[in-house]
Amino acid sequence: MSSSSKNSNQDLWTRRQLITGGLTGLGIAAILVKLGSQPRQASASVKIPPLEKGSLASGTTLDPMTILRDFNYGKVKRENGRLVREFEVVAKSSTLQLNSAISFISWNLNDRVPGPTLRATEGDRVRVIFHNEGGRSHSMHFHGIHPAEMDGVEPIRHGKTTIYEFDARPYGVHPYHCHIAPVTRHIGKGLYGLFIVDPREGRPPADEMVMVMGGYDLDDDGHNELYAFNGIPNYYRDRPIPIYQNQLVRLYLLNMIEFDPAITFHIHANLFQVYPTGRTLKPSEESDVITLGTAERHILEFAYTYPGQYMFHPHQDDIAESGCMGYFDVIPS
Ligand SMILES: [Cu+2]
Repeated sequence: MSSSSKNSNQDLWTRRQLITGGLTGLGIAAILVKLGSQPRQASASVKIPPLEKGSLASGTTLDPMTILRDFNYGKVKRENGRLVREFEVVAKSSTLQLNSAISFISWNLNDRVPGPTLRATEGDRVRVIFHNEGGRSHSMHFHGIHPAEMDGVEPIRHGKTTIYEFDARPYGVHPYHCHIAPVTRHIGKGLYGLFIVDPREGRPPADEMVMVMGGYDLDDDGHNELYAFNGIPNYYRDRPIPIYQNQLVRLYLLNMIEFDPAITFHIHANLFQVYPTGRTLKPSEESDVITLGTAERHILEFAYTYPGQYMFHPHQDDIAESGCMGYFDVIPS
């Protein structure tokens, strides 16, 4: 373990830090239970298969297998009796190796596309300290409910820092993204992510994961040539996501693909329960394919009955065949 294990503020630990600390999945689940201000769904009854960090092309630090289950709960403080979650986000520009042949100059947040998955409980105070080191003006515009001055549509110039502060509400799954024109370009370059607001009562234990669908317009012609779940095209096709048989999976799914008006999402050999925008505690419908407009997002829940490998992808097959393709590897429990 790194020295972070002695950190008195346990909320600084993210799952990523625990994983990179060399713990097995079972160890992670057990330790997360001890992290007091994290929600109840991080339960000892949930087993997370051990993960191997992916082998990526040299020069790439982005690891979609880490992004998948990495939730950033911020640095927790108490101010005037109120729980405050403080997040540090840095806009940068860096090269992303999309596959062995294609490198892409991304504009990103905290060195990743999508940016960090920020997570709070409804009613928490959220403070996002945004540093722009991206070389041009950017901003962070959150979906959800907040005052106009915290809406994140004003440009923050390179080298400047601003603070977005608001109450986490309502519970649900909300995107955030840069809102500087042309917004399609700033989003297409990678400046987006998820902001999860948990209901106060929590949700039942599950293997929770995040998938953000993004598109890459490589030649600036207003069309995407490549697509990806969590940043790297075909990553989960080549490295299937391990999940356990009969264990509930809770998928926080966001479509941030520009230029295509809507994207579908389909899982093989199963059905999922839909919690639209994460705004309900009971599912509204059951299906195996759902359509999401740009910035639309839902919670999907499912469990696999039979071991084996199962595809997930948009049912627009040209998009699936251009990088938005993955597998679940269902491990016998
Ligand atoms: Cu921007």
